[in-house]
Amino acid sequence: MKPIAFPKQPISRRDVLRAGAVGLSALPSLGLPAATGSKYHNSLWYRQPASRWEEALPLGNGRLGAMVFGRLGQERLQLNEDTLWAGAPYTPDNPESLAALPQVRQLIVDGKYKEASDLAGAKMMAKPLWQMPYGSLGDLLLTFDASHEPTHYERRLDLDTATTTTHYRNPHGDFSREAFSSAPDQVIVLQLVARSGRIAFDLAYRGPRAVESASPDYSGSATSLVSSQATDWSMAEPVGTRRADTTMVEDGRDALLITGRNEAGPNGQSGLTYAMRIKVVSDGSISVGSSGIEVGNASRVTLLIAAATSFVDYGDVSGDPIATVRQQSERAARKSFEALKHDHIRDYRALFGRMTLDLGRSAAADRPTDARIASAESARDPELDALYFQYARYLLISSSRPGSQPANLQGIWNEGTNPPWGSKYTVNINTEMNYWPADPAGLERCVEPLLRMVEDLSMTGAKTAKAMYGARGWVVHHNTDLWRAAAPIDGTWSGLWPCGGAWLCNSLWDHYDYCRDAKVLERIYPLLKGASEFFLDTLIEDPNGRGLVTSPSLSPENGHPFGVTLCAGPAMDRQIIRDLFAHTIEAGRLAGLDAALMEQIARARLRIAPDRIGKNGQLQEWLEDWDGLAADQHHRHVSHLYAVYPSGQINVRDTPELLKAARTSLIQRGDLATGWGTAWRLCLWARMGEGDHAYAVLKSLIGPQRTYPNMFDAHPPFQIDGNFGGATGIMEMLVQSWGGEIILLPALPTAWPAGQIRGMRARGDVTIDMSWRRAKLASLVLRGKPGSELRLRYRGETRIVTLDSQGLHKANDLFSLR
Ligand code: FUC
Repeated sequence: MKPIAFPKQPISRRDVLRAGAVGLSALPSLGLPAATGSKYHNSLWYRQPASRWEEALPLGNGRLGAMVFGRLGQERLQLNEDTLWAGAPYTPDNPESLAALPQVRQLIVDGKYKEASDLAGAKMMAKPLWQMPYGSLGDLLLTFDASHEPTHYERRLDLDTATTTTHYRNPHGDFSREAFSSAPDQVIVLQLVARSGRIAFDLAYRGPRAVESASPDYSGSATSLVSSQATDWSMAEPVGTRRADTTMVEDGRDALLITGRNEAGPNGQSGLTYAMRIKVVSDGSISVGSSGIEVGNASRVTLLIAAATSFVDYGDVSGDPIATVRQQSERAARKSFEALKHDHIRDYRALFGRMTLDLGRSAAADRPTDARIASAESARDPELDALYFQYARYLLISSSRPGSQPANLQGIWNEGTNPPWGSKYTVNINTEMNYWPADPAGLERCVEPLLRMVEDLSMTGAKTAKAMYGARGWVVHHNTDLWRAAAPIDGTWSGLWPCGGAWLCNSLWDHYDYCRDAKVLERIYPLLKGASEFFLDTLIEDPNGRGLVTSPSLSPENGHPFGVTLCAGPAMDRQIIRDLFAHTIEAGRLAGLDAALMEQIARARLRIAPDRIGKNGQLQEWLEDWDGLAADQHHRHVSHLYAVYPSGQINVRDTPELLKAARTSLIQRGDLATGWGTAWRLCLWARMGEGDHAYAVLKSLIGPQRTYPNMFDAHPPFQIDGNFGGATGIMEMLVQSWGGEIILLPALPTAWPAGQIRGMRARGDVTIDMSWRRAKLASLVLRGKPGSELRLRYRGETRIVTLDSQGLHKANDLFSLR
């Protein structure tokens, strides 16, 4: 292979930081009520402990997660490690599939959709039919010997430091706890301090177990998720009996070592071991035994919690978790609590500090977070909108770091061994949505785990492509797991959809388009190429002459009038593949590679069946005009609107007819859906330039029917994608970048008349600081590659600006004509 001539990396991090220092000081003061002055700025806080899991506060370093309950009589830390999934390496491809493929396709051509679905269900699905679920590491339960109703109580998650604190006073003394999950030191740290009184507790371990969770609601919750129960200050949970394969031993005078096995998957195999080591540092007495740790008569106790599994990669489970946790916890113990905390905050802030958002402040911001969520739909509380945004950034930093697994359906936070939808990676919307905010919100480093997962999938998915379709390249259907399974699962209704890998590739292209990092291009080019090759080999000619289509496929999870989902050429597939082919061609051009193949892809792209407007004026979800006849007129997925968002194929500038049809479809679907469905609608209304409509949808997302007291998004049950999609929608109202332009305040709602952002990113490696006042642009600072030309749009006018030799442009009067 000849060397790839990638473009030079446009601008170094140091350049950006240097330019940033100039750009920030260029922002005028807005006279906004200072959101940043408040004690609780960027904090979630409560006046009572968590009674349920969805009230506990999440910590994470990308890999190690903890849910902190802040209880008095018994503190509970529910723990996760992001490789502790069920099962063992496996290959689920079904060898019978290839022979059935032509028959299934013919049945679809013949309009025998039910028969096609039955045959595909019998012959084309993965073995086993279910993928492996993500698990839990269990709980640490610290039971205190003295508990009493407090005279003062507060717990809090500070997003500026990624730290939880619990503080209370009662007749026994004045106590505080502080916890964080450190990325530099790879341990969870919990410190307990008695300012007066003494600390004494028993620490016990409750292993992974199945828990009850609300059953999935496919149309989104219609009732408030805020609990109205009275606070139980002495709440404590039983430890239960330990599983036979779990061991707990003293590991040195002041450390407890726990080991166990992962759950067996649906194929009966379990291939992982895990280890957790808890090291205690205290001025009190410490006694470690096979039932846990006893700490007595202390004024200060620090627990250093390390956890790991034997997972190395999707095909290798030969790691040594015991050696890992010993090393990590002992290394952390050589540092003081203050040093651990300092290093944690410095590391975290390098990411979190890259973007700020101020939307103004009202008196509602002084109330505890659960009360604010409870009244979010009616109260004017713009700071809650900004908090929701920053919380999503916090969650992404905490669940997706270079080297970790990508954020799954619950990020990394999962209570039981039986999570909803396996807490896996659903790639017909959910995983992609998780990463929508990453680049615009200055968190491009958090995309690394996704890129690595797609690299894995290009290997496993190549086997699936060959075995099932006899095709080159690689394919992923609607789900994957830790083991990177790529075959269709669950049943044909949702499973037999071949565009999961293609959509992931489009997300990775977007990542490149924002950062323009040559190293990213180098890594994604082979992925895009392989995904395109799969479709060159499997797209078929529509017998009615409408162009190239996928078959069999489906419009994610929406049944058509024939009572099944299976069909040929749903709109979303055509839109996704159109993008995939365009991105592959562009990547190939930049790399100077595979010219003949790129031409072939370009020719195929022109023959993909175009989008169609149906008899009700809607954008057709399917190749046939079935929309008005589909059973669920308000289906949560809005797959055919992929072209509007996240793609820009249909947009307000270039395609007015199609946009009108897309709008008709969106109105028909309605605004109320699951958490993620609501967030997607929010992004769509923002892309359509309708800020007040978008804002109304945002209010319903942040309200108590879509958001739990700990601000986790509710499908319901908890699913993290809505948090990420919601944050993206907030940004899309303020700045968009598509079609070669940066569009300023494209959908500003009347609820945010003044505000400012710093550090937001746009496509083309551009960083934006911007403020607005009385709903008008007040200042603008752009940073990027020196000399680059940027096309800006504001209220229908366009301007071209050229960044100076410092890569800077300050444009306070750029659009002063208005
Ligand atoms: C898709 C959605 C569901 C849910 C699941 C995890 O299947 O249709 O609503 O979000 O993923």
